[in-house]
Amino acid sequence: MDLDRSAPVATTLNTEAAARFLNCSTRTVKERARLLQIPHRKLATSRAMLFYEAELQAWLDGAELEAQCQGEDRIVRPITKDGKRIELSRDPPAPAPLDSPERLATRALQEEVKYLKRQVNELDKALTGREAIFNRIIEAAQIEVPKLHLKIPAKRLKKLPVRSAVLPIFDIQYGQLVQPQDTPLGLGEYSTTIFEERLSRWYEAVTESLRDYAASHSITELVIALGGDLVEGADIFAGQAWQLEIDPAKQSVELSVHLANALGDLITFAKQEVGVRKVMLCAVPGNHGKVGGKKSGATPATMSWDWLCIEFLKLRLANHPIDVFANESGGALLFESMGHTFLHIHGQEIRGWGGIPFYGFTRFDGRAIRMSGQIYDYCLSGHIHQPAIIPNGSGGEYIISGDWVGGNNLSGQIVAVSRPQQRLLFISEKWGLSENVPIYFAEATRPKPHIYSTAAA
Ligand SMILES: [Mn+2]
Repeated sequence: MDLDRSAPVATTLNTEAAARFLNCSTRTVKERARLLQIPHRKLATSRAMLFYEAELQAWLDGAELEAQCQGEDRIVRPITKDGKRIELSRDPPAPAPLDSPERLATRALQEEVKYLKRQVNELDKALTGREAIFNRIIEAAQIEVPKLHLKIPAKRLKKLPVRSAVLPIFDIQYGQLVQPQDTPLGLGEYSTTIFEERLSRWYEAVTESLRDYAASHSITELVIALGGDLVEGADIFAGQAWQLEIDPAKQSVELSVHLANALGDLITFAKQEVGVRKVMLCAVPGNHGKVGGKKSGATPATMSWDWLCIEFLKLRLANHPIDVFANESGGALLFESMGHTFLHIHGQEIRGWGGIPFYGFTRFDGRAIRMSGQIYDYCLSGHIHQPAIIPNGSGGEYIISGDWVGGNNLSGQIVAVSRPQQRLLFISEKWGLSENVPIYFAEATRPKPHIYSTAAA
């Protein structure tokens, strides 16, 4: 095989150098050579290949290729249009005619400027072209995002997360009689009979939720927080008497019977069906049950129908397994659940402005912390009949309970007709208040107000 060794040889390149010259990979060079698609020389006896720079350049410039093979030996080279082989010469290129170095430098710089301008234009086009943007978006979308490796436990967790159930009961106002004709648009109605219906609905909802929740949690504690205005009283505001169904003494006795029945059953249920280990009952009086009302001035705090009602309740629940029973006549108490401290008040000391109690809570907060010397996590209150959970700015919350009454003759003044409701809270050591289950006494669909019309007349 004639490898043309006698021919005058210009710059020779090995595979790596050829790849560099062509700006491609050595793999591509080797593959193209195997397919006789690139000018080169190869002997059967060697894996190495030889390339001529001049031939590669001629091929790049569009010259046809001519291949000669004999067994594994091969020569592939470019030929000119008229079938001639490329002249490979050792001779240095003829020197360029002399020119002034200054002019040459200027021309070189002009060439460079022209080249750079062209580059800038092309890059501009590439960057601003709509297609280019789409392409970049598509490219970005194709970037592989590493998959999250989620641990899937082979078996279900045997150890269930531990929770405490806190059950606030606020603003029953037992004994209040609300008649539709006294409420705006006839939207409110309340009586001892309606309370009894709501209490059985409440019991059903609470036990159902406790049972559901116990399927995935270990509920170890039940805290019943009685928050005042449980009885309506008689003389907290002028003319209160006309909207009473029964007098405050009867209110206290009757309500203690209803609550003892419901809470007694609930404690039994919590112990037997849910597996609750500890039970605590905390109570503070409200403002409605104050004997003699505001005008009576300074009277002992125990001069309260609320306080008396809870004392009756305590006697009636005496045979139930209640670990802690607190009836704080002073109107505020602190309790702890799952390591979190709760301030438990009725809420009449918190003022709202235009129905918004945020500022009132903040002001109250400072005073309460100073008074108790205790930074509590949660403040449990009621009184305003508008349920809310408001962050207190340091991880805890003001938890404002709803009421049992709904719209009454005062609803015209406070604008909102509350949808009566209570709640069931679940407390976790790690998360604090982790679940809030609302217990509604009225359906989600709003009651239709009465609309006068001549159409049917
Ligand atoms: Mn109140």
